Amino acid sequence: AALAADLRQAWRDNHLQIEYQPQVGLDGSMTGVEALLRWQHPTRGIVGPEEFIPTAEETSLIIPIGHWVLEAACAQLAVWAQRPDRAHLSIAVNVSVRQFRHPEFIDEVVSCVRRSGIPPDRLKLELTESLLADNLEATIARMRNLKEMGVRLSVDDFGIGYSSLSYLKRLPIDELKIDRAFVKDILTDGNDAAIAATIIDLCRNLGLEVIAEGVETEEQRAFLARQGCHRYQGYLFCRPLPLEQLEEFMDAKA
Ligand code: G
Ligand code: G
Ligand code: MN
Ligand code: NA
Repeated sequence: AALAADLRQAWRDNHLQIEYQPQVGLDGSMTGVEALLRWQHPTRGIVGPEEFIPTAEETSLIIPIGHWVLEAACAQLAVWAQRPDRAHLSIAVNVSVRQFRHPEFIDEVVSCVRRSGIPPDRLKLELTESLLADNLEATIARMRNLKEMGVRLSVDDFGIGYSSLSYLKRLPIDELKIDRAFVKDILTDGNDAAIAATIIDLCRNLGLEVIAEGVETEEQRAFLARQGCHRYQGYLFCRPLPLEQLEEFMDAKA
């Protein structure tokens, strides 16, 4: 309850921030970023989303907060669309189950994309497997609405939740994201390596893109590359950064 009150206050006081973590291709060039929430707590310092997203969901604060992240992402994409060296970048936005199921969610995405004038395929929505646990038909219908608009869909944390392979081929998705739990010990744990390789094969066979998160070493990256995964996110390339530092990072690479 204390956390809920604190979070409500933080939302009012603009203490939530968005950081952006680069996603890169085989040659190391950036393909986009993932938007990640941070809470600048007055006494506790930076509080990570794992600690406060569950509370945001329980209190419904995730609805306005999530809407704000979506607006910020579209506004940033509109800025980048004006710059030849940034126009190709995508922004991935995490969407929680509660937000996805909110009656106004689809309309919000439509109006955000239209108002910002961005190419819709620059916006990527990261959905979690737990969405698939129930109401599957309604979930697929909503996903189709989003796809028709041209927005891209990714399944986050793939492999740790409810996904069943039989669902997967019915989902109108573009990408699977290999959870960092499998990447962490990919070089030493044969099971993790096998799971990652299987996800990569699955993507190849289903015509899906695949990206690995939590890539921290060149050895992990090389292993994933040998298996056929050509997009990566992780500390090896860049930590999540506030916008200003992200722009500096991009300028330094260019
Ligand atoms: O940045 P960090 O690894 O601590 O993020 C942990 C998790 O918090 C992410 O995997 C993501 O699922 C969740 N998260 C981060 N930002 C957002 C957001 O804007 N909305 C939602 N719903 N979840 C987020
Ligand atoms: O949406 P999701 O929870 O998957 O977001 C990715 C999370 O992983 C973010 O909280 C981000 O801060 C974190 N993260 C990003 N890169 C790395 C990494 O290389 N190693 C670890 N341990 N965490 C990472
Ligand atoms: Mn994510
Ligand atoms: Na993830």
